[in-house]
Amino acid sequence: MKILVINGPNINLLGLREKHIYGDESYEALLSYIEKTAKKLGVDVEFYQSNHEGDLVDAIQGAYNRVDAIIINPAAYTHTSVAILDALKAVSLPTVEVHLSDIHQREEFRHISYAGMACEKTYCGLGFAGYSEALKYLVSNYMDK
Ligand code: CA2
Repeated sequence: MKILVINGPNINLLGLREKHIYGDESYEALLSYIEKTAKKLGVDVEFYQSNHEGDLVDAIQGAYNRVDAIIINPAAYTHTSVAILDALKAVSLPTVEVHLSDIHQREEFRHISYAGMACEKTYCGLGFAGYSEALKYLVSNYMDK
């Protein structure tokens, strides 16, 4: 089983600022954490990060007929991007949304998630563990099915 893990704008700067919200670990540490969990679960993961909305749309389109599922943290585009929502709907792959912080306990503009409308599950406020929960969810629901 192959899972594409997509991260949106500024996630590449994790650990630099706003550590009280996103923790003090780097983006590279996040990738190693996900890779380690994936290995334990016996799945292949591929990573993609971009600061550009259209690139994220291209990555979602490119997942069609190539991977089995998507884990996505669209970062700030979560709250604005109908294009990302439409791309997720178009490829119609099993998709799980992840947010490091609990978007529902933050500013009101973060409460809406467009991408989430195309996702079967959302984990938020769990930090890095949200990504491993997403992997476990996809493995238990879609591995060898
Ligand atoms: O909690 C999350 O995972 C978010 O998707 C993170 C986004 C934010 O816009 C969403 O509302 C919730 C922000 C990504 C990282 O932003 C940084 C800000 C300062 C320093 C480093 C990263």
